[in-house]
Amino acid sequence: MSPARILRWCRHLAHPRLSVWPSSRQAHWTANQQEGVGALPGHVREFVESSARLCAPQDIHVCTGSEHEAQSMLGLMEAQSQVVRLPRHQNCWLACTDPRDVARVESRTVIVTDSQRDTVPTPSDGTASKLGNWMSPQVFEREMGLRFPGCMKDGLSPSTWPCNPEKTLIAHLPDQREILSFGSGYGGNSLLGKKCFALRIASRMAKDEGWLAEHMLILAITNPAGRKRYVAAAFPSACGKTNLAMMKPLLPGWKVGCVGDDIAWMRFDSEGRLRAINPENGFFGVAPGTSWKTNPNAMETISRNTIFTNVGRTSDGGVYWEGIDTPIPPGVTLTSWTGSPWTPGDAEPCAHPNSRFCTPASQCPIMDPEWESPQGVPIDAIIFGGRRPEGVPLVYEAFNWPHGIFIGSAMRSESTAAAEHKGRVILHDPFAMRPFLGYNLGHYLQHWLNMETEGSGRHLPRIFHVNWFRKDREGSYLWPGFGDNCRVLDWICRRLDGEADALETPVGYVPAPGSLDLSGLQGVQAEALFSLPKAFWEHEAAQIREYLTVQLGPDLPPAILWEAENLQRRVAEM
Ligand code: GTP
Ligand code: SPV
Ligand code: MN
Repeated sequence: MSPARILRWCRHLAHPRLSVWPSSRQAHWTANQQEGVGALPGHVREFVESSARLCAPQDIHVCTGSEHEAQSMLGLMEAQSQVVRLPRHQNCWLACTDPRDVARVESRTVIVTDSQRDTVPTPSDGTASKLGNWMSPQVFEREMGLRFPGCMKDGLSPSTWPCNPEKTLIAHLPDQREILSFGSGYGGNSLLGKKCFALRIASRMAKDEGWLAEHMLILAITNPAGRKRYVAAAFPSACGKTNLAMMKPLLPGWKVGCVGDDIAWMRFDSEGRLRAINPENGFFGVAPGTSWKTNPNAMETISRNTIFTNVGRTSDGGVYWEGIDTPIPPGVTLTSWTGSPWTPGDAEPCAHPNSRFCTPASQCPIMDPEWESPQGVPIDAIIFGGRRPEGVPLVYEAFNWPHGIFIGSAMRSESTAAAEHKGRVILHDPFAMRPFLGYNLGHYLQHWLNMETEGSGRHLPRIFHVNWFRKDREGSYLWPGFGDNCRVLDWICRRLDGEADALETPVGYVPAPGSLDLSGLQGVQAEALFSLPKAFWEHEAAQIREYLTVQLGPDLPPAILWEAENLQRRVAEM
């Protein structure tokens, strides 16, 4: 269902306030409560009734999704100091969370199935799987019993951020298509339509029904001759999806349109073309690093009707974060996300590294005209990528479909603030889906491999890998990134058109000298960006093979093992 349709459906469902529990208190923002009961479909009403019996809330409000309702809720939260108005921007608000509730909590995110193997493969070395957390239905029942009964009885203290970090649990029941989230109000832990439904539950539905639910942006790219193509790209959290999806191309004559910045649902149509929709209605994007220079389209999008989380603020009612790159006018002071006075140069950052903006997609000035098209947009290329400070070239192309699936399965990236990981470590993150898989990665890879053979006459997208984050010895990025990333999209488009030359290397096809447009770029060291250090790749290929064989055990598809062995062999012969 498209976001617009989901919204309409919810509005239809949720017309009146449910008044089966007469309440002495009448919250002033429950504008729909006078309209009586009756329009809720039976099964929805049953769900609400049983949940209410369990959680014992004082009152119930069924959302209509109206603008009036949103304003009433924000007004109430403002009166209780849970949000702060940002008067420099029309209808913009700041919510600062409890410092213990600032990111997704992967260690407390579980998938509940009868059989453990439906959720995670069994590692061959006897250790616990790193590909998700399985919980048995019995343990789940017990854990729920320790959390939900009466949990809404005690009034929430109005001026503090409601969370319960010791008891946080985000549970998914893919067989029942059900999600239960307790104890966190942050992003992907609590916006249940996002990672919980549109990726974890939807990936299971997609496997059952023959489609794909992926952690991918979708963008349209039009070359100077007017040829338009759509591509999808999977990068791990905080690795550049929003920025690429809204890019302002720095090569003259190119145009980018945004379809989505985080999630793609894709299926092959009757003509064999892979079509993608964005199931979301807005963006929940990383604030730090966003500026008029790096991402002007995001800056324009968030200039109104936006809720900011854990950013800093200026004394004249604006926002502030690391890399916002706007001067602070004389006399204006800053407050950090923790509420303390802040000055540039302070040891602690002004905004939390995972601070974000939540904003309607329709406000983005470059939304593609097809972004809500129910049949989706046709995808010509799939791009994988990650944060690789060392060894991984700017761009390379897969030899064929199974090799491309292997490249996706072998993705690794430096950890970011989007989840609770400490320090900068290189983590394996197959398909950028490791935290979002709703089922066994081995079965997931087989599902992707099957796409080649399941239907006849399929036009499979070509597969690429990019890395904007390679660094030199001093630790500076070798590639300017952002709007200059269109140079890589240009090469990818010309590969699709059969017009760009490539060299075959052990890892894939890389641009032949001169085939990547670097015109007008100062000081870019193409050699350093594309070098393939043998020692690095020997180590990398060995680690990938070990990770996949150990973690997937008997569920590793033979075609992926074959690719891993061949990469090792090609690298050894380098
Ligand atoms: P999630 O919302 O967590 O899924 O993140 P995302 O993949 O959408 O990442 P996003 O585009 O928000 O970028 C995350 C961080 O990387 C921001 O601080 C960006 O400024 C930075 N970034 C994005 N693209 C580039 C790039 O091309 N080069 C460099 N150096 N940094 C980038
Ligand atoms: C991510 O972490 O990939 C996000 C943010 O897009 S959250 O919604 O918190 O998962
Ligand atoms: Mn994401």
